[in-house]
Order: sequence, then C-alpha cells, then structure tokens
Amino acid sequence: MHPTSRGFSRRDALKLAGAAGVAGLVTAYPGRISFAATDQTLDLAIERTRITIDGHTSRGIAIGGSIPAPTLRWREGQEVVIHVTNRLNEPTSIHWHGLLLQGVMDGAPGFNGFAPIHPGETYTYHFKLRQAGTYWYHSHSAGQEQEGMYGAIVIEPAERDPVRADQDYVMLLSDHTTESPDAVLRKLKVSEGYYNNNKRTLVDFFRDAQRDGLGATVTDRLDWAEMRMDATDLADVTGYQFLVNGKGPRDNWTALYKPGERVRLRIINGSAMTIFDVRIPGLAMTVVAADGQNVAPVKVDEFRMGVGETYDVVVIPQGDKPFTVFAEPIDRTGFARATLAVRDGLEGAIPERRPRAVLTMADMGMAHGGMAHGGMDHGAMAGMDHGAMAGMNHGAMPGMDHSSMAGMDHGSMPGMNNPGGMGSKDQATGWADAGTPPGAKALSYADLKSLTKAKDLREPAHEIEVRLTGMMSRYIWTLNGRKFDEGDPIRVAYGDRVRIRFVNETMMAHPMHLHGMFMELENGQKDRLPRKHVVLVPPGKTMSVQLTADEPGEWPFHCHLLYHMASGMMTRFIVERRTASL
Ligand SMILES: [Cu+2]
Repeated sequence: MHPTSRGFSRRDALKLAGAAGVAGLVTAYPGRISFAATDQTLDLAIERTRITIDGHTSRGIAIGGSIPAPTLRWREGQEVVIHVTNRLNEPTSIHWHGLLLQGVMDGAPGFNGFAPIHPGETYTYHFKLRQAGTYWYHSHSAGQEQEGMYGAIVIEPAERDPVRADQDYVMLLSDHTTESPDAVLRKLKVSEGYYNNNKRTLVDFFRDAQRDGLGATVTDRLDWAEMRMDATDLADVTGYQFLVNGKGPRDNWTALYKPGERVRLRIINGSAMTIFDVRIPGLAMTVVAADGQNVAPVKVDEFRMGVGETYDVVVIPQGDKPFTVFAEPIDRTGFARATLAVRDGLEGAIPERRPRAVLTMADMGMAHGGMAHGGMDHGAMAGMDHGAMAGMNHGAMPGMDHSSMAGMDHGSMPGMNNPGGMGSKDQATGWADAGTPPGAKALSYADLKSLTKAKDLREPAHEIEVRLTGMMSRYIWTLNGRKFDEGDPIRVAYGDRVRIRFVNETMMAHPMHLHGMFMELENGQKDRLPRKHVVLVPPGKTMSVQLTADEPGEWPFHCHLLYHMASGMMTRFIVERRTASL
C-alpha cells in the first residue's frame, strides 16, 4: 500500500526532502537554517538503483531515491513520523544510529518486537527527538548497508548551539564494492585470506616462540613488521572504492566557503568495514563533537574514526586556495577525498599517501616494557598448545580461543587487562601507527571531554566483561567466545549504573556499538567522560565504559564492522525492570 493512501501527501514529503537537501547533497546549503519546530512527516522508499562513481555505474540500494540517503534535518524536541516503504524483493529495516528512542522504533529486526519490513510493506516509525547533533541512519538487515542504505541525520539543538558556524556540511564517508555483500561474506568464510594478497601467519611467530622462548621472540627487533604482517591484516575486505557523500575521488565532492568563514564539517563514518584516518593538509581542525555529543574543543591535525563513529569539526579556511579533505583507510588501499573551495571546479593537491599502517607488538599489548617487567608468564605461554593454533591465521589472535590458552594467565598480559581502560595517552591512535608526522597532533580518545557534566556520577555497581573474540580461520567473530544467540544475553537492571570492560583478544580493531544508550568512555575525564555510541577498541587492548541503564528494552550490542556482525559478533543488552521479590 502506498503510504500516501494513508493520508500523507507526497508533496509534504518532497517539501521536507527538499529542506533535507535530497537533490542538493552535493551543493552548499546555508549555514543558518531556521527550523520550524513543527512535527515532521516524510516518506522514504527503499529500492534498487544505480550509482555512478567516478564515471562507473554499479548497483546499489537507495533510501529516499539516493545513495547516500537524503540528509534528514530535524530539530530537537520535534516528533517525527517516517513511513518506510520496502520496494525490494527482500526484507529490510532502517536503524536510527545514535538516537534515543523507544526500542521498537530502533529498527533492528529481532529486537524489541521490531519485525523486518517485508517486500511491499510500509512501516511507520514515530519518535520524539530527545537530543541534538550529528547521527546517521542505515539498514540493519543483511548486507544492505554495504549496498548504499545509509544517510545522515542532523538535529539542531532546541537551545542555542554552542558551536558557531557560517557553513555546515555533512561528509558521509563510505566504502563501496561492486560485489554483493553475500558474495563478500561467502568468500571470507571460504578463505579468510581471500582479500589478502600477502598471506602470512602467526604460526611462524609461535614456532619461533616455542623454539627460542617467547622472551627472545618478543623483542624490539622482532615486531609485527618484521613478521611481514602487513596492512592487509588490518582490514579483511579490500577492493573498495571510498566515497564522500557517494562521490569518488575523481568526482571530487566540494564544499564551498568564503575565506575566514567558520565551516562545520559533520563527518560520519558510514562504511561497512573501513576505519579511516582523516586529515585536511594545511588546515587545523577543531573537534567540537563526537558521536553527536558536544565535546570541549580540541585542535587536531588528524583523527582516526571507526565504523559508525561521527566527529564534527570546525575549520576556518583562509585564502582562495582549495583544501583537500583526505580520508585514508588504515590499510591504505585507496582513499576518499573531497575539497573545500571558494568555488566549484577547484582541486587541491592529493597528499602523498601514507605508508600502510602496521600493527606493532605494542598494539598487541606486548610492548617492550611489558616483557622486561616480566608482565607475562612466559612459562604459561610456552605451555600453550601451539598445535591447536596451527590452523590459525593472522588477523585474529583467535588463537586466543580460550580453550587453547588455558595455561596462560590472561590478566598478566600487559595492556590486555588494564584497569584504567586507557593505558597510554595515545592508545586510541597509537596502534597501527597512522604515520602522523612529527609535530602534528592526532586526536586521541583521551582528548575527548564532554562539554557538559555527566548527570549520573554514581560509581558503577556492576562490571560486565565483554571479550572481543574470533576465529579468523573460519571467519567467525564472537563476543565472549559465543556467536550471536548462542551466548547468554547481558542483563542489567533498569536504573543501574554499570561498567562494561571491552577486552579485545583479536588482532583487529572492533568498533563496538550499543543501541539505545550512550556509553561514557572511561578516558580519565572524570565527571566529563565523553558520551559515545561507538567505541573503537584497538587490537589487544582493553577499554571500559560506564552507562546508566535507563532505557528499558532489548538492545543490539555489536561490532559495527558489517561482516563481523553478520558472522556473529553481536549480543543482546537487556535492560529489565526488576520487581523486588518478596
Ligand atoms: Cu569486529
């Protein structure tokens, strides 16, 4: 049934879509928009389409007629009604990433009574906007997000915006492949090295460790680089094109400014699998928001962003020379670029490509100092069943399948159980070295400080450990060693203050996403911990967050790498109202 038959006019939808910049995604819109504080209704159809990137056309799925989907511009406090019509021949869904809302409106099939939207059906989402900031929306079904089902959400604050800007642009980063997501996942499952041109294994390392003893093996002279592990260990799917607002590097998406204007860039990592390092050579960026939440301004030259994260930055370009916004995936297999310019048609220089980021022993929490201090029980490590690890390949320390690690004192592995959560100041950017030049400042998670004081300052009453686990050799990614719905859900009582400790036992970074509530990252900022909906947990590291379980329901809690989630790296985070027993 067409939604208009239910009393919603197409014209209204188009009007809103116009305001949202459906046709104007690639053009500038005025920085100061007056928002009517009226309710908003819109129709979004989901259908197969074609997308042209750098002159080449391929297939995709559009929400609301475009890839990316139209930017939804709303205002805090509004009630929004969105009719989503499925014109595919498969079930679909839309999840409102980062929004606080009632569970059934969250749009994750199988959670909170939300069922997939079947072909031909229209589902009506309805929620009140309880927050402001930069967010995004995407499919939570199959691999549809990879196929183009993603768009930006910009919610203007009800009160005065603490961030002043003359221009305001969304830059939605994504990765595009001409292969179907099913094909990608199939190949990953058949052979974990499919996308890896330079196969190498950890087996050599453990063989050396067995022969020479781990102490001799783990030294400065032998780091992962010398093990010839390379960039491909950082990302398990390659062959992507990297896009800004659906445009390839040659398309050169351009944002206009007048010299001296304050330009706000709302940068969203809407990719399926790609962690980006972002910089604008010659232009300092002031980070003003992370995951939609205002932070104390911090001036940086570059930052790394996990899948699902957003950063708002303000830049003040001077002169009429164009600036290149450059986003390199950490495996350096390509780049996304856009241009800030005083008029269309200008191009900034493409900066020299950075060398591929390489994991170091420090990334695995096995840094120099750690060994010297005898942090690790060598004997226990030597007692590890190396045979059991023979089938293991790089990429996932999955070896760290706990059964075979029985002899190892996990807690003694430096960095892997770090009570502070943030062992070193540079932890968030110090892994898989970004290649930041001397004197340049890369954003660290430790820099993020909420602009406002936390509302709930109770010490967490409960601590939940979530181990990030996997077996790369079979392309199974898990939480606490269990695939989705094979393990127990996490249950917390409504109103409780809890700590979640992420222990990454794999050799990949995992952007962990909790629906329904913000996590407050324990990064040392006391009563101003930054509120995050995605926390990028580096390989071999531990990070912890606190939260107040004040959103009842059954929330998805998963790695935001699409194929990790698809292969099992997800659980249920259940906030339940408990009645006292007699
Ligand atoms: Cu993951």
